[in-house]
Amino acid sequence: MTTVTYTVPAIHCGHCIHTIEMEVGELQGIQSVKADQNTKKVQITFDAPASEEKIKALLAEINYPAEGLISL
Ligand SMILES: [Cu+2]
Repeated sequence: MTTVTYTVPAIHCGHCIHTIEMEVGELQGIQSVKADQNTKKVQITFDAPASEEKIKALLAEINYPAEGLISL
């Protein structure tokens, strides 16, 4: 199990939080997704077949590109 935290500057309201948590949560292997409106950070815990590459690709696809990785 891996936990990563990304900064997602495009987060601006509760709808963004909902969209990110729902979309990322649908990826196979995702254990939890927690997005924070105030800090604009998204913490994701996952197992294979999910990967950082797939998560970042999805976030970019739904217009919430991850701009930084904060390890644990
Ligand atoms: Cu929003």
